[in-house]
Amino acid sequence: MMESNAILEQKVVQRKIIHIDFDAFFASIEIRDNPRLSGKAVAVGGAPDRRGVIATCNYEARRFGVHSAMSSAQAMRLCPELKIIPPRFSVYRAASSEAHAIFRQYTDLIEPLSLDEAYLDVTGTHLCRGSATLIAEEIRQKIFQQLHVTVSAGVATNKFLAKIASDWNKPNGLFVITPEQADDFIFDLPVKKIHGVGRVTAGKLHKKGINTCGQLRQYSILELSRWFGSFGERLWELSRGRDDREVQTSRRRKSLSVEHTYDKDLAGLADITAQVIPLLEELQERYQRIEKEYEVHKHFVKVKFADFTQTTLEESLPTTGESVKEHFTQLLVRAWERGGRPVRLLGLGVRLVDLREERALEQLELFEKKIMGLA
Ligand code: DCP
Ligand code: CA
Ligand code: CA
Repeated sequence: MMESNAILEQKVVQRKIIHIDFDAFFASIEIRDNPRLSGKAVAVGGAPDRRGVIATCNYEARRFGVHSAMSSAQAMRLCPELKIIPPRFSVYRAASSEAHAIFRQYTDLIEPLSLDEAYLDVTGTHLCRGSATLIAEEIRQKIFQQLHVTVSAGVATNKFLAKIASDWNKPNGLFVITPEQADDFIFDLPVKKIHGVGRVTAGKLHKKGINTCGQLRQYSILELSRWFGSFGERLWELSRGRDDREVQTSRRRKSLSVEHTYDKDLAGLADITAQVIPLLEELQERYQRIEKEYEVHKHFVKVKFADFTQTTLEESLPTTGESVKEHFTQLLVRAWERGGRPVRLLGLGVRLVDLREERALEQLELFEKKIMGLA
């Protein structure tokens, strides 16, 4: 009962979300580290004569029509004086983590979207009198003072609006959408500003005479679902400024375990090994739910004796053809032998490798190769 009330209350509280995005990220960092580039049209990317691609460019270069993902050769044709600098990912990674250290002075609820972008939930923060606007301004100042590059920030009551807001006054800008302004703001918002509305969807909408979120609101959820499937429902919500997605922190799982405290102490080895199968079944059931995202790299066990002393033991996966069950059994026996007394609790667990993180790293490497024209 208590719990469901708490959940209800949480829903009523209006969130304060900040979205932060570095301006011309890779290019700004390169210009910072080489002041001779400042004032010039600068891009980061691969060499034009090696089929390289532009990763990004500064605002000076954008005036010539240069943009991300364009071939470097094309960029040079548009802007012959363009300076193309090869990327230095480790420097961008370091800048990103310095910015995160500043974010953490205000909240632990941080969701990185990429190296240069993050959502912050500052609903529970009392710093700056709890004003998300003041917090965003302070963060922008601190980043400029410490990193010598600029970021833009958006402040709103949800992720959808905060992200649009950070783009509104770019570069080096802040834009706040207060709860009172939100409705009018969205009413006039072009549909193509909605994340997920690409050229195809925008084209379909325009054909029906729908250009703004206000116009989108004239259609029922059923009509929109018929046209766009499940995204139609999402469009119906977003055109009303509704978005209840939580800021998801990147703190990912490192292990998974199950344990059981027994009504009657387990007297000896036979009693203990008899528990391996039920514990393992439960562990495997829970692992199945996340196995797409994680891989097991170690097994561990926990034994708590009747006198409340406890011991744990962990080991890499067996390479000797031992089954998972045999390995856990063997670990339990060895852990138990350390005390050799009756047991009140047993636990089995696995240490995990985060496949999502691994894939993100692989992607970054592929990205790097693409820019350099190597892939
Ligand atoms: N990036 C890339 N290739 C792309 C898009 C982006 O390598 N096709 C890299 C370079 C960018 C960084 O990601 O610096 C961040 O991307 P953004 O889309 O946020 O663009 P910028 O930060 O460069 O510019 P701004 O946010 O000011 O528009
Ligand atoms: Ca950016
Ligand atoms: Ca970005």
